[in-house]
Amino acid sequence: MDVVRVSKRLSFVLRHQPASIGLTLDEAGWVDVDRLLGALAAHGLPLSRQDLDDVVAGNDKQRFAYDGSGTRIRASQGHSVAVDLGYAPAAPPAELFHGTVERFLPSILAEGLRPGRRHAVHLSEDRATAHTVGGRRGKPVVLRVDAARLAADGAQFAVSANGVWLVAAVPPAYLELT
Ligand code: HQG
Repeated sequence: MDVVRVSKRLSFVLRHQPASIGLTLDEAGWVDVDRLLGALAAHGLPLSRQDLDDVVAGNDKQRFAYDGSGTRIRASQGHSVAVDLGYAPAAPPAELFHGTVERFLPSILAEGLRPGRRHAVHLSEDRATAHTVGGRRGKPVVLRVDAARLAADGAQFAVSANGVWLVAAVPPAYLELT
């Protein structure tokens, strides 16, 4: 099994296009594991439950999570389909980081960070992770977010099951180039 390939396919299905293999997610993003395995097999990706367990457990960013009983699975963040993941509001660390690339800076510094097609802006607790996130698109640039002040000014933060900080938007006044 090619774990990275399976993980990418799962991200696509569980975050963006469940209908591509005939699935719908519930309102919190969960899908029944047996139905997922059946649908993947019917669309050219036969996996055992053990294979899926290995992808969930071994995923470098812990992108997927089972529910308590292990009968359902979802992506922990990154959706473009409408789901309410139900994460409780949480107080963020004083500063958070966002990795991007230089070509986006004029727009980001003018209008702030926007979620684009995802539900929330994704922020990292450490600079190294933000650097990696930015590096997906080219030479990374890391922005520091004054999360303490943004929270004090009323923004609601949440942290996903896999440690990604989520917020609706970050206005430019809370951003600083590092
Ligand atoms: C940029 C991956 C112009 C933003 C990663 C980013 C992450 C703006 C891109 C997760 C902007 C959106 C999310 C503005 C933001 N003007 N550009 N106003 N505001 N941008 O992929 O944060 O591997 O939706 O800087 O590791 O890059 O998929 O967000 O470059 O955790 O699990 O618009 O995706 O995780 O891109 O990445 P994305 P992201 P996975």
